[in-house]
Amino acid sequence: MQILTIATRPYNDQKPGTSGLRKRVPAFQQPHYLANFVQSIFDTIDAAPGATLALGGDGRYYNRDAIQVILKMAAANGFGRVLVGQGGILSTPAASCVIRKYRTHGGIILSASHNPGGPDGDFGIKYNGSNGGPATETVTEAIFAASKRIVHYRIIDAPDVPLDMPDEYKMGDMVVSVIDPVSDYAELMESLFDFGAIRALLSGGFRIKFDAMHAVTGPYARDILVNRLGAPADSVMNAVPLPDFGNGHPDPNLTYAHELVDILYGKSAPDFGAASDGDGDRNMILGKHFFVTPSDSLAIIAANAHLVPGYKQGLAGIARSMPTSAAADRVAKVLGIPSYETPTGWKFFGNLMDAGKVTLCGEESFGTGSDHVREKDGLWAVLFWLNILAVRKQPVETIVSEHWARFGRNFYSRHDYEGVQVEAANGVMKLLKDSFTSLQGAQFGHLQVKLCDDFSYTDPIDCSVSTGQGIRILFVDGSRIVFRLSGTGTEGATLRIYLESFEPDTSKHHLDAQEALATLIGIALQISELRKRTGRDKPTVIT
Ligand code: G16
Repeated sequence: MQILTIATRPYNDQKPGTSGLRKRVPAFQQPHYLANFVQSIFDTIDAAPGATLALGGDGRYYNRDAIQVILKMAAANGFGRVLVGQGGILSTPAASCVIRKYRTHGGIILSASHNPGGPDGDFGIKYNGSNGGPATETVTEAIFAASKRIVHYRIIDAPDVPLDMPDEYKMGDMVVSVIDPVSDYAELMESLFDFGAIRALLSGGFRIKFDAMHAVTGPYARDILVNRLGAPADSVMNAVPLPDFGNGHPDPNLTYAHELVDILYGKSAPDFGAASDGDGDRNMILGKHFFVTPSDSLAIIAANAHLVPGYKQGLAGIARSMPTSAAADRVAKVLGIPSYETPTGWKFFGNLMDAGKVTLCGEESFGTGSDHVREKDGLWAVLFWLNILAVRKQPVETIVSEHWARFGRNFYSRHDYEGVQVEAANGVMKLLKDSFTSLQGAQFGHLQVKLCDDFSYTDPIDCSVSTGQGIRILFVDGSRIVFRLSGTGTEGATLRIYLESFEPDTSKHHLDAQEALATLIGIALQISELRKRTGRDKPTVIT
């Protein structure tokens, strides 16, 4: 095996964001760009000689090229085996499952999640540790530091290996195992959910539609929903992963998953609809003419977990990201279990799950999951809902309204301003921080500000501190406005405004969230001077 040591120079922009390094494809195609980052990972993670690595991605443009480079670099860096998904495919939750099941020294996942793909679209890369979860901030900071001092990387000179059939190949001294990307994950799902009950539901006339959005979950959904659970083949749409996601934006929300939304809000709509994103970790849940907000979905999953075999023994606790609504906290309180509030980013849940402190985690950004893996998991959430529906035999809307009647409703919405000029977005955030003193105690109609701060978090397990995680304007009645800059965009800045108010009165639960939150929306625009500073008169996406 000939190991080549290639001289290189640092790029100074390889700082991982909320979930790994995400850039436009042409950025990754710059000379040595990908190799620099991969070597920085290998230099940081300290794998023993002969260690095993998992590798796969969401099938987007540049996935296959990157896999061949990473395999050759893994061989040159002393790995003994790489488990790579057939066709280069592994959904993010499936990668986490493979890492855990085969006890690998972590894995490399190639994805820019819900961001568009194609030659001018986005690409991404991240490292997950041996617990199957995204690397902690300490590790991502160390990878970034390594990327700034890199002077060479190691790669072997070898031909590409075929990826299209499960098989084993030698690459230098290393074994490449091309594995079925679906079966380990599907078996894990069968161990958690009552497939018999779901099969009975689906054979009894209950109709579902799952939109894979031309992204990675197509093969998973076909195997699980159609082959194993007996749903008709046309229950899964856009099921073939395409490198450019069919020119779409594989983000399962009301704006970008409009094809599915039109079906669920149309005539003769199915009883249940769901979509997942580019790499299969996000989910959107719909009933007939009905949308379940991700924050409510987490709370409802928690409140009904006793109906599901894998969770009927009880939950240790529930964690949610700070901007996620407090609906799940109310359930935790009634169940008598702890709830945790972390910064945005699934990586912050890993320590809590590893320490056995939480079973369920969720985020407003269409992410829900449990300690079965260490990533959020789109199809898992779909199966959880189907299991609940199979037991309760009620429409989605009834389950949600009964939940609100019992726990109260947290009206919730997120307004995203995408592709804003970075300076304008930073100006909005600075203005808000500078206004903390004058906002404290300020009265806006019936709402009074109780507290303003920039959220910081001390991890209860490793005591690491993360600051600057979002500006919170908290009101005396429990309402709140949160401002945050996204850490996953690749163009300009994405400014997110999260709005929440609590309504115990059942007679008001039918209100539209935008209507119920109108006063808070007005306050948010006023105190941020957002329209003036960004030139935008409405959000790009409302969820
Ligand atoms: C990633 C993270 C999530 C986070 C989301 C949005 O999701 O894994 O934890 O909530 O980004 O982050 P931001 O608000 O910073 O854009 P994904 O699905 O993109 O990997």
